[in-house]
Amino acid sequence: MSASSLSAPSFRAIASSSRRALSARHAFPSTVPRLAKLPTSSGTRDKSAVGVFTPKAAALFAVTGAALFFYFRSEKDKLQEQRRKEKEDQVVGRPQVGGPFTLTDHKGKTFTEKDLLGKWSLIYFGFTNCPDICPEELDKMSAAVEKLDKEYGPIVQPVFISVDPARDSVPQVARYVSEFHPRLVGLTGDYATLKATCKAFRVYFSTPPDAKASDDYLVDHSIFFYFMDPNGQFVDAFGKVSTEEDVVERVKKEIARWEGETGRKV
Ligand SMILES: [Cu+2]
Repeated sequence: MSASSLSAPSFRAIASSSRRALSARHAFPSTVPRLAKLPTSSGTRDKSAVGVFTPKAAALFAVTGAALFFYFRSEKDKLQEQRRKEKEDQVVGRPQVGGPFTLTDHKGKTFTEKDLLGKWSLIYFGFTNCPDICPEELDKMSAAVEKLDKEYGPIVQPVFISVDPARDSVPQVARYVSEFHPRLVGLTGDYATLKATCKAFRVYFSTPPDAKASDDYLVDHSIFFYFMDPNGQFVDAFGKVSTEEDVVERVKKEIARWEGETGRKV
C-alpha cells in the first residue's frame, strides 16, 4: 500500500476516478449491444467501487496514517539531533584530542573516558615528584575549579593523569591529589597504558620505560591542561601563561555558549 493512497482526500479521489474509469469503459465501442450492458451493471459496479471503503478499511487508513506520522516525526527529531551535534563540534579548528582510555583512579577503581561524560572536565598531565611546575599548575586548576564550583556547583571535574608509571602508584597518587582539591581525580596505570593515553591527548613525556620506583629522575613533559566538554570533546588547552582568571573566564564563556546552543544544563 503506497503512502499516497492513505490520506482522506485520496480516498475520495480513488472513488471518483474508478467511477470515471467505469464510465469511460461504458463509452468505449463494443460489439455487445448497448442495451444489454447498461442500467443494472453500471449501478452495481459503482456500488462495489465505493464498497471497498468499509469502516475497517477506514480504520486501517487511520492507523497507518498515524504510524507514518510518528515515523516521520521521529526521523525529523533524529535529524535535528544530528544537526545539533554537528553544530556543537563546529568549533573552529577543534583538534582531535582525547580518546578512549582505561586507567586506575586514586581509589583503585577502573576509570575510563566514559566516566567523564556528562560533565565538563579539566585534565592535567604530570607527575607527583615534580618539584615545581606540576604543583603550580594543579594549584591554579584547583583554584579555578573552586571558583566555578561556587557559581555552578560541581559541574567541572578536575583530573590529574600521571606521566610517571614507575613511581606514581595508586596510594602515591591518592596522597598527592588530596593536597589540591577534594574532587580531584588522580589516574595512573602501567607504562604502555599511560603512553597510549598521553598519545591520544598529544602529551609528551620522557619517563624511560624501564624506570624503577626507587630511581631518582625528573620527567620532562608537556605542561598544559585540557578543557573538555560534556560529550568528551576537546574545547581548549591552558598553558603556563594562562592565569586562574583566564581559565575561569574561558570555562564560563563555553558553558554559556553550550547552554545557549543546546538548551541544556549540565
Ligand atoms: Cu611537572
